Amino acid sequence: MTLDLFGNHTTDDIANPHADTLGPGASVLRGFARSRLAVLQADIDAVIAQAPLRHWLTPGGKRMSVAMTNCGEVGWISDRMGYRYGTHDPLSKQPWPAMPASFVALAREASEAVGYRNFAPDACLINRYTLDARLTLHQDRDERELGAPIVSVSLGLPATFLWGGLQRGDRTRRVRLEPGDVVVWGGPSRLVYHGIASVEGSFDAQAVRYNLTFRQAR
Ligand code: MD6
Ligand code: FE
Repeated sequence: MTLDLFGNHTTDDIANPHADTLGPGASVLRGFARSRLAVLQADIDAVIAQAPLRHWLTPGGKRMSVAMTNCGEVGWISDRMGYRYGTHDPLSKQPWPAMPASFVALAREASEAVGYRNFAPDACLINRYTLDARLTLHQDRDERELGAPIVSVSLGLPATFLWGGLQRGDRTRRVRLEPGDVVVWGGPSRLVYHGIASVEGSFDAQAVRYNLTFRQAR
């Protein structure tokens, strides 16, 4: 058991036999959500029916290739004014849909499986990738509570995830993420640069990749 840099969460991923370690405080739980994929997908579809997927503009004015929406008390927003969390969907002016119970349970169980206690996400970002979508190398640093981990769940098509270092120019490792894989990371790895290099599938199929990321944003 090691105390992380922020002192308020512990990590013990070596104790979990199904966890691949990415770095200190960061693990891939292979297939952790596999038995729940149908329920999760139905709940994603219900959120999207209330808060449709959309392509945010970056602060520089570029349309993101990944389509996004949110559920939970706050949602991640990007536009010309910058990246931030907000309580309302800027399209509908309504509060973001509530986090489905299946999401809350998965985020809690996955974080506990690698030793993070009392993870209480208030934000869930839903990302949808078509075959041409990419997510360039970035840090997740718009959250107020950087002592809390992030839990990330993959559904649909497999993807090549890039896992870098604490500097943008650090070497990156390519990690294949399959549907049902859950990545949990925090502690000394919380600000590691990462991205999605590609999504694998054939262009004739109508398939997409979904990713859920749970955060304690405020
Ligand atoms: C994705 N994930 O897997 C993109 N960010 O589609 C992320 O950007 C991410 O997986 C923070 C923590 C975990 C993640
Ligand atoms: Fe991220």
